Amino acid sequence: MDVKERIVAELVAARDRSFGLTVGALEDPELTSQVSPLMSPLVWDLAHIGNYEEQWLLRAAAGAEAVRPDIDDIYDAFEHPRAERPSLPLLTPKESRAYVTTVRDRVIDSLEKVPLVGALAGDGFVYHMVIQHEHMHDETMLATHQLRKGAPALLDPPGQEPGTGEAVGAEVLVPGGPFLMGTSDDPWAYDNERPGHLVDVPSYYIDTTPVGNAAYAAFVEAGGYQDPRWWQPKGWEWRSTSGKEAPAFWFREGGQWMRRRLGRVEPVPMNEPVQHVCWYEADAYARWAGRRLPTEAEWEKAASWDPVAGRKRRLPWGDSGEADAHANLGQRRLHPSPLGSYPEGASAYGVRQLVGDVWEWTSTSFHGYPGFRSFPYKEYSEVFFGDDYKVLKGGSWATHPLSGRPTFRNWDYPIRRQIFSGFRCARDA
Ligand code: AVJ
Ligand code: FE
Repeated sequence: MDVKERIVAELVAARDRSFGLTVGALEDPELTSQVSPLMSPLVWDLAHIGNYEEQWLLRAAAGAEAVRPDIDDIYDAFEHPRAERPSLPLLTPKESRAYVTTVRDRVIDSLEKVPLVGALAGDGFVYHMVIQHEHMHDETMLATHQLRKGAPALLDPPGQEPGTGEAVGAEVLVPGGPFLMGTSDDPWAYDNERPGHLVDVPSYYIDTTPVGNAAYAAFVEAGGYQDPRWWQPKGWEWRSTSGKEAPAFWFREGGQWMRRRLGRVEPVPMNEPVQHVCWYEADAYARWAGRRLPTEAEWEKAASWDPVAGRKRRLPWGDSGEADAHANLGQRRLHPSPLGSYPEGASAYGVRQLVGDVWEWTSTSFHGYPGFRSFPYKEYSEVFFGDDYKVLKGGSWATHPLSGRPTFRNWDYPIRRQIFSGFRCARDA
């Protein structure tokens, strides 16, 4: 498949996914209502996906005439915070669907004529950016699905859980020394992953799997949420004012931990990675366990450096290979896979489940790498740089494989936990 054929195939797949989460899944009133001030109405996400595509693939890349310049403001994420979006004059679900389809048809028509050269379209960059953008909003829409009340709208696909292979030790030593962080040549990479640069990391130990629900429940039951010793001052403030005493969506019933998941109630599976914890909870757990969160550099080295070959791998298990066999990505399951799954997906150091399952909080705040240059617009990442946001790595079960690469950087506030977030621990060697 050449680059353009790949682009068309990925555009089509992303749209199937978006429609499956919106028009195909829920009735109109649910699409236009807001389930939480943290989230947009689903119909906003859908038309925003189309508006972003119109701006970047039609107007910028193809130099084509605008379709609906009058709605740019409504779908500008910076003009209107999520809490305000339900009160905007949004397109209806039907209009949104027609709009994104019109934009898409014109993009496909124009693609033949757009040469994949130059800063924006070179190697397909702007197309890759827009495809990943749609999938990121699809993951955001899944978080909205998770927050909504009512009967399940999404079906758990039938099928086996992946094998866990041989048991794996709890942690591995990653010897010190420089590794290549980020990338300068990945045609799917965003500006914040660039440029590739050497980082020297002292020796450390890192967990071979994310922290599981059983271990996290032990922290809860040991009174971890009642003891300020484990919490950073700001974390303790969050703990006290929020009144939270367990991960989001957990509750006790008949002496058992239960969870709400996409409209279902089920016992918390003790062998799955914990998810829906905020950075403060992850940080407190790690301190209680006598450990700490990994830095972003430690996480990425464990995930991508091949110490024998002395080079970086594009993915934990190698430079390519079907993600399906190596990781729980792409909404194929609607939950994380058991601890130790996907032995074939282990990194060179023998660390598992680095990509997929749950986003992993790191101790690192979101800043630009040395030599960072914003591209193609400041609002993708640069405006978020600073100490307010923490970096998450690796993607979740809801993240598309196209963004499930070790260099990819996600970020959020340390109090957020409606995202599919978990963590693993590390310690100094
Ligand atoms: C990279 C997931 C933090 O959803 O806010 C979507 C991605 N940027 N539209 C977000 C994004 C513009 C972004 N995150
Ligand atoms: Fe967006």
